[in-house]
Amino acid sequence: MQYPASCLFSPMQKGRIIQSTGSWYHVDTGDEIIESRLPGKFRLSGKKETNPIAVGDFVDFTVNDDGSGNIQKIHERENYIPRKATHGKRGRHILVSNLDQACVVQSVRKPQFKEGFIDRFLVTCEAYEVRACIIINKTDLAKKQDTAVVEDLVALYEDLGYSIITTSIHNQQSLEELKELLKTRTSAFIGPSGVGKTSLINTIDPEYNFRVADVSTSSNKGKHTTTFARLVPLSFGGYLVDTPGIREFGLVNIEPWELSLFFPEMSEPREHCKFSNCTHDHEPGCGVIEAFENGEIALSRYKSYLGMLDSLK
Ligand SMILES: Nc1nc2c(ncn2[C@@H]2O[C@H](COP(=O)(O)OP(=O)(O)O)[C@@H](O)[C@H]2O)c(=O)[nH]1
Ligand SMILES: [Mg+2]
Ligand SMILES: [Zn+2]
Repeated sequence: MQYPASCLFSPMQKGRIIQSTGSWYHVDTGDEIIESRLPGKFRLSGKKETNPIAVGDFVDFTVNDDGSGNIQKIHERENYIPRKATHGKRGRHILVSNLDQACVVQSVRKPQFKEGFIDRFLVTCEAYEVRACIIINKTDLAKKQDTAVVEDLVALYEDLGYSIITTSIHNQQSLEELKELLKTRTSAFIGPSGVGKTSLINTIDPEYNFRVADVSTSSNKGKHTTTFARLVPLSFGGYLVDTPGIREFGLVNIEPWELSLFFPEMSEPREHCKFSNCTHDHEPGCGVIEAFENGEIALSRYKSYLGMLDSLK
């Protein structure tokens, strides 16, 4: 039997997945970017993921005669952000891995922010031990009645201990704050289409001019313009992963009884629950319900909690 020369002689190299477009993965070695493929054995290994490799993964690979790479090994992930697979597929989809922080991006208007989305994202970050931050973009579109709503939102999440900033691509000071948040770290932008994830990258780093939804076609719904995740170095230090827009953020591998563990404001009240397996939605003697009734837990957060609990049952 004849083996290709590459199998016998190509030494193993290390790199990081910076882009994945279906069958090809771009692996950055630090010196060059090698377009690589994944041998079938990884795809057929019966894993729970719909994508065996995620942007952010560190891999070992060999180089073929034609210069393309063959991924041989995926290094264990330090952390990752999963969400429930969509389009009726089973299992989970790994959005991105090996992060210092994940930022959920929302906009004041066009499309309007959804607390439910933010809270699902935050629960996932708590459960998977990834530092979370929140970016509310397009403050320039705020109408009079939005200002107080956004201020309340900022106060709510700050009180819970999360980093939250408001930005606009037309407000230089807010962009400086954003750069400060991203500097020297590896971060990811996660959110629905149209909130301005790619625009923010283009604006804070003059190196980039990625495609964004053009103004005339950007509806309240948001249009998919970024179709695959990509990891880019920032010229002011750090790395950032831009991800395609996601409509829903389904929770993965969280049991109903443990959901409240991922709501920081419920950690003290839940100690007063009469039942140890309390789910805090109907049980008598529930410390969380009591805290909610006393105004110690925000309505939007408790609503999010109940919505998530329902989806997990
Ligand atoms: N008014 C306003 N428009 C913005 C802002 N950021 C982005 N946009 C617009 O929103 C649309 C969607 O932006 P895009 O970056 O493609 O969103 P993405 O899907 O989250 O990557 C584009 O038309 C942008 O010009 C902002 O801060 N203010
Ligand atoms: Mg985009
Ligand atoms: Zn309870």
